[in-house]
Amino acid sequence: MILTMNKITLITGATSGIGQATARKMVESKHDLIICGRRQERLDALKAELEENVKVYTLNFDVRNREAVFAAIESLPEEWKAIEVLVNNAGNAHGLDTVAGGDVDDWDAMIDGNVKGLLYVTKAIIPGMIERQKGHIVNISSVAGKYTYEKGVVYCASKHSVEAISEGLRLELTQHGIKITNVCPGAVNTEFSEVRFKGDKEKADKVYEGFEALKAEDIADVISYAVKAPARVTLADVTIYAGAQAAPTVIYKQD
Ligand code: NDP
Ligand code: 8X3
Repeated sequence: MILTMNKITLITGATSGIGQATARKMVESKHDLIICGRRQERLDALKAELEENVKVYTLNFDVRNREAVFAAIESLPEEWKAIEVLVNNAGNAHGLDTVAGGDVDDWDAMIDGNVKGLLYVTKAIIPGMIERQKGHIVNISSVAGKYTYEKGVVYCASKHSVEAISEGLRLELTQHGIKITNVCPGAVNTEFSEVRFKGDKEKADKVYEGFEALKAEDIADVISYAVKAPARVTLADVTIYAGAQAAPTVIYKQD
């Protein structure tokens, strides 16, 4: 059966937070969606929710697993291969500790996921974009990619890498009609801190106490605008702080 497709957007890390909100937002623009993550039950639930309005395909892979990434993208049915928008969102912080005290497994998770994983997914998808001379890659970096803070050195290093990758991809791919948007959120209330603190919900909730944190939907709005902008406009780099935030670790909290 040949399906007629709308524009296709692939979102990594669509099972939670910013990725999930972005999937919901892209439905408003009638994009068909390839939603990715490791938690299949969440992918299935989101697919069931969204497919009343658009076509949805799920891909389950760990971005750190190079073979799994390339096999997953390769496995897409023919009608799903012409990906027009890639949202490289999957990622997390693991732990909050000094370099001296940090857990090397946490470093591997961050560097392998936030940096190498983003590169694997991108490498799997850009040949098609180059062939079609069309595409848009949205990389989710962070304000941690602009500044370094104590105990977050390796996470910050991973996001500084995303900054370099976005800049470099723009230099390499603009000539092929491919836009690159680098998005740097500040404090967004998602499962991010729960992952960072290894499931300690109380500690995670404290991060967002005393001020109004960003919502995942705020970031999804920016991504959606960047993707919808006319061909003459490239949103190259966008930083979004919470209203009470002036830097990653400077947040004006009320008691
Ligand atoms: P969440 O923890 O809510 O979501 C993270 C998403 O990434 C999940 O869908 C998770 O899916 C996916 N993911 C994580 N690791 C892997 C992996 N190895 N393989 C595949 N998927 C993975 O956090 P956010 O929504 O907040 O984070 C999304 C992005 O935004 C991240 O890159 C984060 O660094 C960035 N960011 C977040 C900020 C915040 O304050 N929340 C601020 C700035 C940037 P699953 O577990 O199902 O695989
Ligand atoms: C997440 C935001 O400030 O915790 O990237 O690093 S921060």
